Amino acid sequence: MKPQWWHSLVAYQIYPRSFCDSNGDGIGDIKGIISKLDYLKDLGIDILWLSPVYDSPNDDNGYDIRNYYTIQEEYGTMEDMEHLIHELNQRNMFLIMDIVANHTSDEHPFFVASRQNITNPYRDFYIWRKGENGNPPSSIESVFKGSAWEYDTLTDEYYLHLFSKKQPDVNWHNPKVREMFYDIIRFWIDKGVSGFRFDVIDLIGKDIDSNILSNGPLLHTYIKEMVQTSFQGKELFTVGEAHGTNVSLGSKYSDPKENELSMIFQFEHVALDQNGVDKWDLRTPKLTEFKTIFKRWQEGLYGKGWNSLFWNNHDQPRVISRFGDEHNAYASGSCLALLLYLQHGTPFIYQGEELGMLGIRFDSIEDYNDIETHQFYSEARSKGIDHTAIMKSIYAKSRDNSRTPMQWNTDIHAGFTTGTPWLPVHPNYIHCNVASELQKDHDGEQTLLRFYKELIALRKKEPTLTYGAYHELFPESETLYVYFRSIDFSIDTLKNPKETKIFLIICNVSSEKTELPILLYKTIQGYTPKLHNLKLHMPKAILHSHLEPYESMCIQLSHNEKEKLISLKI
Ligand code: TEU
Ligand code: CA
Repeated sequence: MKPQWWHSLVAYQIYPRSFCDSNGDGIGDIKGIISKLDYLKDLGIDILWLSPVYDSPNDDNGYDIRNYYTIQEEYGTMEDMEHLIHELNQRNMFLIMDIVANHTSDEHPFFVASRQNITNPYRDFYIWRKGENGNPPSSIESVFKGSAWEYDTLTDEYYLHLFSKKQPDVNWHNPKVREMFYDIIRFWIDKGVSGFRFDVIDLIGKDIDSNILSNGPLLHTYIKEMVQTSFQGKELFTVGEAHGTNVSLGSKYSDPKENELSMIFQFEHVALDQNGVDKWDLRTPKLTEFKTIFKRWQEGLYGKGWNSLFWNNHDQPRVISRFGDEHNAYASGSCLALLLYLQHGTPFIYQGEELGMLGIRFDSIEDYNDIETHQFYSEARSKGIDHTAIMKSIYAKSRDNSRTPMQWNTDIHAGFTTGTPWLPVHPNYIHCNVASELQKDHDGEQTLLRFYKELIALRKKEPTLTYGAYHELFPESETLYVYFRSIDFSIDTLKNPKETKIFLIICNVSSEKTELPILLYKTIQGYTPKLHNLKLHMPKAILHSHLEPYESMCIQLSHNEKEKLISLKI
């Protein structure tokens, strides 16, 4: 794999509304972000992804964009943005912006024009169809529940909105629409950003009349055209959000030869706690299901494309509450981080994850902000489902779980704001916050923040952790997650002997003490791990053949141990 400037870097997602409020209006802002750049640099972060900060009526908290060329007032000004980019440059950090190419706000001037009459030059910027005998044109549903078609009395036609009705879908088959997005991309490249995260990119090639939403026939043609027309030959860092995808598409998107994107976000592993297609329908996943998915992606993209690695984002519930153990937050949080972020790909850490922030439970539906949560609640109520049952799903899956304010210190509202926060702070901020983690670290106690720093530093120091192939061991175990990374010289172009190391990752992904297979124990006995989440309470070298709940480590072995490890595979 030809090295790229971003291959060994680590990304961090900021949800600006919830990160840091600089002026006491209860809403996070750009100045607030700037004030925390040293914190992020110290954590080891290189690339910042900002969820949208453009002008928006905020029906979907900024994913409904009215104007890409101005900054939402509550977040600051274009000067603040320029200042942020400057401050990032000073620290050798990079910014990527969110591009929501599937839709705009219904208050975008082009949609306002599009609605006026059917001969309007902007009519075909959006997707309008006639109804069928007073019914919507088809039965397509919005991701946020209900019909994806909204009737508009002005012209007696329906427009498509795969998300909220204030997010009309644009028509990518219209070259003028594509040009509109290419202009936006050029504008932001000229401002100095280093790349983009493309919202629901798999939907832009949709063919609505054939009921094809994801992966439409022209999707990759459009992505290639976008890259060629708007990237100006620059090597950008780009990631496309693709819910409906698979390994072979993932490899196509991210294969450098295809000239499309650096990587995509795939969602198979975070869909494991849902039954079928409905995210609110809960189930409990098994460890082997995660392993099967990760292995498929790790092996499928190796030497061809590139993976993204994430547990959290602004749509996903907090990982410790979801797949770990809230009562053992440090150990389970560090275990989950270790098992994923030492795989092949680019880690994306979501704000607060490095503190072990947990999911939220509000008593009343009124306390929730997220539009998806509200629409699910009303729909479920109208079907007669009782409040308690609905709230169970909301506690597990609401997007507000990850949107409560970042926890900075023990001041009121966790130091996020001096005013009233737009969404309440998680009550656990008293012990779970940046200042307390730093203090504990200073006092020699183990903290998740320290663990994330060590994990990131190790990853960045060792090329094997960037380029090495993934070899899974003991795939059938429901408690142990074991794999090793080593460079496969037949596939990889790296030929530096310094890089011939092997890293073995062993995680007990369970709340029970677990015995190691004897041959594995014999291989690692006496080694001192490079990274070990319970090291403060254990002897330095490995002297026990069992692991404590969620105990996890990364061990560096010499290259000639590879055969031994491979023999453990059987
Ligand atoms: O998300 C795409 C998407 O499909 C999500 O709505 C996802 O299925 C759901 O949130 C899971 O709970 C992107 C953005 O990340 C999301 O915040 C936006 O609401 C959505 O697109 C529309 O722009
Ligand atoms: Ca503010």
